[in-house]
Amino acid sequence: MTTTRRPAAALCGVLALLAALAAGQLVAALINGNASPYLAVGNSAIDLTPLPVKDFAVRTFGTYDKAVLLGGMAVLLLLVAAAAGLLSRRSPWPGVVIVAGFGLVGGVAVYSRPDLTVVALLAPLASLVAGVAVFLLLHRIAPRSTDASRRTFLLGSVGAVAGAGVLGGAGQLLSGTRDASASRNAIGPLVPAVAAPPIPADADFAKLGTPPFRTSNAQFYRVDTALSVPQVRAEDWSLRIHGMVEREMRYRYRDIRDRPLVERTVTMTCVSNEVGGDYVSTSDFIGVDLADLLAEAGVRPGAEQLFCTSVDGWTSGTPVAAALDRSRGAMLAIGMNREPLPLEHGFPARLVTPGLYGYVSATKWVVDIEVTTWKARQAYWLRRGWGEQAPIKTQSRIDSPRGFATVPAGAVRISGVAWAQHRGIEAVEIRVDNGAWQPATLSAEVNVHTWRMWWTQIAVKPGTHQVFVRATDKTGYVQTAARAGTVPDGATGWHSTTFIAT
Ligand SMILES: Nc1nc2c(c(=O)[nH]1)N[C@H]1C(S)=C(S)[C@@H](COP(=O)(O)O)O[C@H]1N2
Ligand SMILES: [Mo]
Repeated sequence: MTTTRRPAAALCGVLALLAALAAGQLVAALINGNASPYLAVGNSAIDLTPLPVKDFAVRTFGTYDKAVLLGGMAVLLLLVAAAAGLLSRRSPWPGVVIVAGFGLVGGVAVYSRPDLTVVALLAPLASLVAGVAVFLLLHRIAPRSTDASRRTFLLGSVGAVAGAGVLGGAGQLLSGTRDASASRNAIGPLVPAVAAPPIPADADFAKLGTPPFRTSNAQFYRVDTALSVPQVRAEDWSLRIHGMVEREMRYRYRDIRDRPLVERTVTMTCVSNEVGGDYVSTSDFIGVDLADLLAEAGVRPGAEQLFCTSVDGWTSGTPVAAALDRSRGAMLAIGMNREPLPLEHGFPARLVTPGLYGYVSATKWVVDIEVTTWKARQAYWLRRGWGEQAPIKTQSRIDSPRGFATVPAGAVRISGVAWAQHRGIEAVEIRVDNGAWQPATLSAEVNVHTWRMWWTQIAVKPGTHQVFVRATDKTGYVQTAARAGTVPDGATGWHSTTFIAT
C-alpha cells in the first residue's frame, strides 16, 4: 500500500476546505447571505456562547469581537482540514469522513438559524459535495512515496484553487447585487414634518474635551449579534403588528415614509456599557410614533410586552406601557441625522424607545411586532439571563483628562458627560482624591432623553490624583457608588480617572 507525501496530504485537506467554503458561499449568495455554512456556524456559536464568555469577548475585543470569532474559526478550520489530509495518507476515507462532518455541522447550523428556510440547506449541501469531490480527486492524483511525479497533482491543486476562487468571487459579486445599499441610496434625504428643536451651541463642551452633542452616524456605537449586516431592501420590507390587537396591521416602507415624519434627539445606551464605557451615542432619529401604529392596531387590555423580531431572528421585549407613553415618544425610526438609517443601524426600519437599554427597546431591521404577555414569550437576551425590565441607569463619565494623562499642576480642567434618560440630569459633581464633592457646570439641556455634558476646573498639587464623578437625576436620585456589573440590567458605580500633575 502506498502513502501520500505529507505536504501533499495536508494540501488535499486544505484545498478541499477552500472548495467547500467557496461552493457554500456561491449558493448562499443565490439564496440568502446568511445561508453560508461558515456564517451560520459563526452565528450559532454567538447564540450558544455562554454569557460570561460573550461578555468577556465584548469587553476584550469590543466591536472587533466578530472579526476575532471569524478569524479564529478560519484558523481552526485550516488546522482540522490539514489534519484530515494527513490522516488520509493511505486511504482517503478518514479525510472524507471529516470533510463530510464539516458539511453536516454547517447543515445543522443553517437548519437551526431562525432567519433561514429549508431551501438554505442547499448551501451546506453544495459545500459538502464540493469538499468531498475535491478531496477524493486530489487524493487520487496526489504524489505517493513510491512515485515521484508531482505534475498532475500540481495541476490539480492549481485547478482547485482557481475553481474555488471563481466560485467564491462569483458569490461575492452576486451578494453585492443583493446588497441593500442601492435601495438605501435611492431614498434620498429625509425631511421631517416636525423637526427636532435645533441643538444650542452650549449643548456640549467639545472644546473642553467632551464628545460632540450629536454623534455622527459613522461614530454611533454599534452592538448586535449579526455576523453579517442583514440586507433588506426598502421595497421588500414590511412590518406586521399582530397578537393582542383589534386589527392586525401591515406597513410597507412607503406607508411609513409618506406619513408626516417626526424627529427626536435621543441618547441610546447599551446595557453592556461598563462604567466609563462608550456604548452611548446621540442622534436625531426620524420616524413615526410607535404609539400611533399601535393605536391603529388597537392594543387589547392585558397586553404587557411588544415582542419584536428582526429579519435575522433576534428578538426583544418592550413594555407596552413604555411604548404607549407619549412623554417618552417611542418611534419606528427610518432615519438618523436626516439620512436613511445606515445598514448596520437597522435599515430600513428600527425601534427607538427613549429611556430603555437597547436590548429591550431598539430592534434593528424590525419586521414583526407581536403584542403579547411576558409569560407567553421570552426575548433573546431575557432567555440568556438579562433582565426583563431595563430602564437606563443614571450614569456619568469623565472624558478629560484621559486615564494616566500628564497635566501641568495648578488649574486642571475636568470634563465629561452624564445621562439619566427619561428623568434628566439635575447635577454633576466631582471629587478629587478624598476631597469634598464639588459641582460641575452643566451644558444646556436639550431634552430629558439626551445626555448632558459637564466641566469644571480644580487646583491640584504635583503628584498622582484620582478624580471621581457622580450625577444626580431630576428625581433627586444620587448615582450610587456601589459597583455592579452589566448583567443583568446595567452597570453601576462611579467612574474615576487617575492622572499625573507635574
Ligand atoms: N436585530 C437586532 N437589533 C438589535 C440588537 C441585535 O443584536 N439585533 N441589539 C440591540 C442592542 S443590545 C442595542 S444596545 C442596540 C444598539 O443599536 P445600534 O447598534 O444602532 O447602536 O440595538 C439593539 N437592537
Ligand atoms: Mo445593548
